[in-house]
Amino acid sequence: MNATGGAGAPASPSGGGRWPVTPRSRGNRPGRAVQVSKRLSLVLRHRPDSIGITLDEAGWVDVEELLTALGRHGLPLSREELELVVATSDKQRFAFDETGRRIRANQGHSVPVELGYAPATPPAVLYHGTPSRSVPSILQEGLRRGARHHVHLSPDVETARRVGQRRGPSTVLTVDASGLAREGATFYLSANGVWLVDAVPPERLAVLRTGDRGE
Ligand code: HQG
Repeated sequence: MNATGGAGAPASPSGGGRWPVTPRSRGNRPGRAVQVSKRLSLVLRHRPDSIGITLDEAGWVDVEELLTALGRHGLPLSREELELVVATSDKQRFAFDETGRRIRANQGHSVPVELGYAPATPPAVLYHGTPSRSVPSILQEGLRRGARHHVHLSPDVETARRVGQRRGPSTVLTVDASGLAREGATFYLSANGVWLVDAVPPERLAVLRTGDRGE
C-alpha cells in the first residue's frame, strides 16, 4: 500500500503530533507525511481550485504561493516540511523545478496539463495492477485512461500488484508494450518511473498467472 499517500481525501489529523515527518504515526493511523502527501496529490493533480490556485500549462505552481494557499486552507506547512515530504514520497510523486521555486506532480493529473515528457521506447512487457472485479471489462474493452490523462503502467510485477491492491483483491495484467509501440502507440516515462500510454487494446493484454514470473 501507499506509504505517503496518493490522491484522495486528506487523512484526518494524527493525534495532534505534527512533526517529525514519518510515513506512519502510532499504530496504523496515517501520519502527518501521509496527510500532507494526499493533500498535495489532490491539489497538484486534480483540484488546485480547492485552495484557490491555478497550475501553469505544465502543471507547475510557485512554491510560496502553494504554501500560502495551503496555510489559508487549514494546512500550514513550511518549505522545509514540504521538501521532506517530496524527498521521502515513496513513489516520488512530486518534483521541484531546477530553480527550486516551483513544484508539480510528476504524473496522475486529471486537470489539463502538458507535462512535456519525451516519447520513450518501452520495455517489451509492462504491467498493470487492477481490482480483480475490473478484469472482465478490461479484457473486453482494453485499458482506458478514465479521469487521468493516460493509462498508467508499471515496470515490474511488484509495483503493479501494489497499485492494484489499493482497492482490494487484485489481478496483474501483462501488456505487450513492444507490440503496441510497433502499432504506433506513443509511450512516455514519467519522472517517477510510471509508463504512460493513451490506451491498451484487449489483444495486447493478458492476465498474469501466479508463477508466471517466478512468484
Ligand atoms: C481501471 C496511483 C474497467 C484501471 C497508482 C484502474 C498509479 C478499467 C482504474 C496511479 C478499464 C483507474 C494510477 C476498463 C481501466 N474497465 N476498469 N476498460 N480500464 N480500468 O487510479 O492505474 O498513489 O485512475 O485498471 O499507484 O489504478 O496516486 O489508475 O483500476 O501509479 O501516486 O480503472 O495512481 O498512484 O484508476 O493508478 P486510476 P491506476 P498514486
